[in-house]
Amino acid sequence: MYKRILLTGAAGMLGTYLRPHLHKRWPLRSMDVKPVEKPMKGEEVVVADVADRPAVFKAVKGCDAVLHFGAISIEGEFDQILQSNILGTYNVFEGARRARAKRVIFASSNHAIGYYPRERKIDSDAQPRPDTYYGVSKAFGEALGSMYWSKYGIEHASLRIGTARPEPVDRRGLSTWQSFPDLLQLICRCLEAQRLGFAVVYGQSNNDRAWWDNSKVAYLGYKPKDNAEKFAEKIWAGTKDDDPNDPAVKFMGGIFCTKNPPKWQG
Ligand code: 15L
Repeated sequence: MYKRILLTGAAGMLGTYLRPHLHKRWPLRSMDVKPVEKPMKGEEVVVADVADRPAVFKAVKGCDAVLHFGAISIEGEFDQILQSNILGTYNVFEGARRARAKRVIFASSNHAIGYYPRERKIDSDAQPRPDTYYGVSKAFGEALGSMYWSKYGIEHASLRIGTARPEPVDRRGLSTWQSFPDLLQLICRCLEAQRLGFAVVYGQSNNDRAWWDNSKVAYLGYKPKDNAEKFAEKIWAGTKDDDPNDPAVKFMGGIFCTKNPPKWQG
């Protein structure tokens, strides 16, 4: 179905998990600013920064789908976020248009909607309420994807990924967790679905305590198999009582909603 797929952020935690699984299905071109470890047979590797426009345009050439995961993945100084996440995302979408790619799957984040209170249930139509410059950059990517779909017909999914890790690490993660196999399934559904159009999808497992509703994008056929609840006892015992007035507890984005979110050090 695809000649070749470009994966940006290929040397990151998620990219490293995804590479072998994706490459089994489609020829892969893996790009990262860091060297990509142990390239597989037939996998093409590009070492380049997403902020480097000519390099990105070159990397997308010959690819008919793009998985854009290359970015600063937490809060940073505005100028750092501007380069990697805002200009970088523009470069990827514009490169995809020039290369006539059919689909772009964008790793957005729950931090695009981080300031929704946890008692709300929100769906794909929820407007951005970013909790950081990082979250703002993800809202920007979603808006850009919407524009490239409406104007140029490039199909696009923005994955508002929750907490994609091997296991949830705190109480919030019981709601936000997405297992790696579920993330892979979601990406494959977005690439394989007959119709993608413009989809905003929450990257979450089938968690009992979920805050996010994917019913408006049920046509993608994403059926997560994992559930964070299996970790609930361990997490509950291992973490202390949460203060309900703390913004890190009140809002969906957790610690990113405080004045001191974890910061990228470069
Ligand atoms: C994200 O978007 C971050 O990239 C990741 O480091 C986690 O903090 C995650 O969200 C989360 O909200 O748990």
